[in-house]
Amino acid sequence: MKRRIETALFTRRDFVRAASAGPAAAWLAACGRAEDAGSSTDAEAAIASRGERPPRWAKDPAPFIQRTLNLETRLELVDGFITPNELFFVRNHSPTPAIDPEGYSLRVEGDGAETELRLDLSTLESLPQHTITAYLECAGNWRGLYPELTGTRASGGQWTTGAVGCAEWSGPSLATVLDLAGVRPETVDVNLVGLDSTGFERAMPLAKARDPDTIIALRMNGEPLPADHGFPARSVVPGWSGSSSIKWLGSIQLSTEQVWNANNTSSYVLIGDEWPAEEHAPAQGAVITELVVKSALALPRPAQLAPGSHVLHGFAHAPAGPVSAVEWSPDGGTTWMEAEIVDPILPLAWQRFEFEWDATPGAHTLATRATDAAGNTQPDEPLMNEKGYLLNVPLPHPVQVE
Ligand SMILES: Nc1nc2c(c(=O)[nH]1)N[C@H]1C(S)=C(S)[C@@H](COP(=O)(O)O)O[C@H]1N2
Ligand SMILES: [Mo]
Repeated sequence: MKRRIETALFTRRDFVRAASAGPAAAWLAACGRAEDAGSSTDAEAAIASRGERPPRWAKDPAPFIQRTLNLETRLELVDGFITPNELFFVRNHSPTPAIDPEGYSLRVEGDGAETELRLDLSTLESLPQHTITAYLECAGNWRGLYPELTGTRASGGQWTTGAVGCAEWSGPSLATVLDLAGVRPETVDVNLVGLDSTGFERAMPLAKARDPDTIIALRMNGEPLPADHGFPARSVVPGWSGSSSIKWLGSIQLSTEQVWNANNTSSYVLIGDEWPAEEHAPAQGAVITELVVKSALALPRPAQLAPGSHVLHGFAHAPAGPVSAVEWSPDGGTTWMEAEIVDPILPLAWQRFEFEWDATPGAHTLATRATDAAGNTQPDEPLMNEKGYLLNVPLPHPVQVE
């Protein structure tokens, strides 16, 4: 009997059903299959009618836009610089596993390791702790706006603007743990593997793994990592696609060869005419590492406002941050004005910006555009790719004033 699909919300009846049908079957039965449906399935309705929540998240899903396996943050609920844990988006490829901290250990292994290690939680806690304030964004954030902005639909979760958040993370640097095992000079890649049922994994080159800001986070915003965000330990790889930040970290594999798996050959890969597969084999296109500069308003989509003056805010982020300028447009991108970037301005974090808008009755389209210190800005033309990653044109935001 597998424990990993049992969450705090899993009832005994569900658990018995899961145990008899197998975890994957029970999961599908409980949750339905339509990845992007966003609406309740019969199974979900049945669970709801028993006064229970679907057993997919440990956190309260109420404030989120629910997307089958995922919870999307409503940016308008995020007022401060930090996304509170309760509001932080969840991107799960399988249910949140219930991990017993007593039995937990993190393995360091692979042909690039001098010695194999198993580190328990108290050992990880006893190592020097490094704290970063970093934003985390899914490479597919904004994908649901792809049809509106490009005229084509892209496959994958149809997020709007809420697959991003910013938190204070602390834990040992990954480099500290690598050095405990000893890194053989031939090591090329470090692959990180999760303890969830899909064993979600992602590799990075040794240099990125050795960056002191690449950490094994044990805490998020001053609390132990919440279950949905990877308790008891996850990687945080600032500036890189959220898929590199492996939750429920179970294994660190040092490899003397480049590591290829689904998450850098077909997923998190830019697929399209501009990236011929032959040139990128075994990947089907260009492998995504760093994110791109973006900004979004913290308003519902579409927004409704009363006529008069409003101080609007939003969040801007760049992978090699911070963002140094944010402009806003009252007319869908025809004219631009400078928005104010509000302190604190931290290199790995997102930046909160605000501006005052005098709203007149009628239908309006606002837009924002961020630029980082190196001059990278949001482009006018979208980066067309099959899976709709890294969309970052200045986002038109419909606002009805009445
Ligand atoms: N083990 C594991 N780690 C994972 C995932 C997962 O499904 N399993 N999803 C990844 C993806 S695609 C993203 S965007 C981030 C989301 O982190 P969050 O759920 O804490 O917001 O976790 C990453 N780490
Ligand atoms: Mo993601």
